Amino acid sequence: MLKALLTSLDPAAVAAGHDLADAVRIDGVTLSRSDLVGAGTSVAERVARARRVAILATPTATTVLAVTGCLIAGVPFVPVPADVGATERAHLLSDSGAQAWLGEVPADNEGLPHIPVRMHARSWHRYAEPNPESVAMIMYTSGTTGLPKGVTITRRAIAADIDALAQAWEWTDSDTLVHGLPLFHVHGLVLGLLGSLRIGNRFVHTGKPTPQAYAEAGGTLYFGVPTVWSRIAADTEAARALSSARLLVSGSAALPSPVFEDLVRLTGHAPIERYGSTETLITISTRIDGERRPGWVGLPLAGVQTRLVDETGEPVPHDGESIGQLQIKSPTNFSGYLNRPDATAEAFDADGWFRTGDVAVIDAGGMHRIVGRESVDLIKSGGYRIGAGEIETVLLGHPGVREVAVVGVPDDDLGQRIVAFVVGDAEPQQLIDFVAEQLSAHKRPREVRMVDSLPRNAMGKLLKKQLAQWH
Ligand code: MLC
Ligand code: AMP
Repeated sequence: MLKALLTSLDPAAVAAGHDLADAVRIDGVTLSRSDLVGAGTSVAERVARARRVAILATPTATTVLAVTGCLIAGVPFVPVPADVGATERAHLLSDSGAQAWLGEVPADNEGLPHIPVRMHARSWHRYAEPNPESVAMIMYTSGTTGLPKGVTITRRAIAADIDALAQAWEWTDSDTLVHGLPLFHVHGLVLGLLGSLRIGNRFVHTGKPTPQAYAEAGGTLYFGVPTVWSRIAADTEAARALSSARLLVSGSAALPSPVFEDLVRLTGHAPIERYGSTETLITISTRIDGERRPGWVGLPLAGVQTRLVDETGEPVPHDGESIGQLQIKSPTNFSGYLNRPDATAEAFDADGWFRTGDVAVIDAGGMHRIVGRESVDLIKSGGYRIGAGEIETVLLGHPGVREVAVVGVPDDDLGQRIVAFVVGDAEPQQLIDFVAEQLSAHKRPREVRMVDSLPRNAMGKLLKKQLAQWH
């Protein structure tokens, strides 16, 4: 028998006095556990008959209650990026079949009805715990080409992931978890918010994840992407303020070793690094009671199996040096891409191993190092996963663009920065704004270079590695 997914929001326990006055603090609003149960159940009553809803996932109490209500009612939701543009929004809605906006509505609601979240409404109806195999959410993520795919994530996968992380990090209800990450990806939403509601710890969302906001939050457990940590490491005073924390955790992209070392020096804490993806949730992490080695992401979590294979599928030795394609079998794995049986079939091998698309090294002790991505067309910028193809398609829709190639180039702040090489006669800033309006602001190129031609091989294929080097 599994525990309820949102364990700390058990209505009977909350009614019996297991309340917490400041369970969630976000956007100037404080919600107690009983607010979350009462207002969340009221949301559940309003969405209960929907098949699927969209939530514009701004970092607000409205989003927290919308998500809570859907999970109480067992209605799958689609977290929509807060900065979503027109093309991406239309795709997310039509592909997911969302029937309504729950909570906030974007300026263009795409003609969908609106179900409001009423902050002060309360319901004490008791819902049965939904089936653990049912879909909790459909989270969209970029591939190398085409529009983002909907990743179906079950309640069981989420519960298994949070419990495994709690074990690795000794994460308990006496923690105060702080982050300022978006609530439309695994890191901020599944780990940060749902993790807190399952474990029962206090959760503080800082708004923009600035060094100052982190320093002032007074947490014990901090989550950040490497860009956040490198900005903190560059702000001595803010970094020193984190010395009172228990654990600093980095993930979503590679934490540069110099940032790791700076954090050790300034905060007294060696950060925990962990690895995951939208499809697998978090699967590998250094442990509170184990070695924290700069540049390495740790050991598989409880229940997770990993392996390395070469191009022909043959095993690659775990010798700390040999590089192979990383595959994962895990109770936290997704149950498929929505409407894309072709892509789902391609993502798994016949024995159910998920092909992560990452290349890695494993040492004899089972420690993992992520070397990079197999494809140059998947970019990680500020911890966001962005498909070059998606940006190229949008840019080709601009009248001033004849040819385009998008690449990720190394960037001290963002890890990789999106650069578009364009043949045509458009203004670079116009093209940047065009992408921000069509996709999401975080997918905009940071730089557009107008060029006379793009490097191609004899077959006419773009030489992207060469382009990144040109830069
Ligand atoms: C500038 N802006 C524009 C613009 N030019 N907006 C629209 N159009 C234009 N042309 C503005 C934005 O509105 C915003 O305004 C400002 O620029 C900065 O936006 P940004 O680009 O997002 O900021 P940046 O400083 O680059 O953000 C860094 C960051 C962010 C670290 C805060 O990248 C971030 O939140 N990353 C987290 C990603 C994440 O959570 N990934 C997890 C994936 S899950 P304003 O007003 O806002 O300043 C995963 C699994 C796992 O990977 O393992 O965890
Ligand atoms: P996303 O689907 O946005 O969750 O992105 C998942 C990808 O982020 C992974 O496939 C990796 O390429 C990358 N990633 C996540 N965590 C780490 C990490 N700690 N080190 C290196 N890459 C990471």
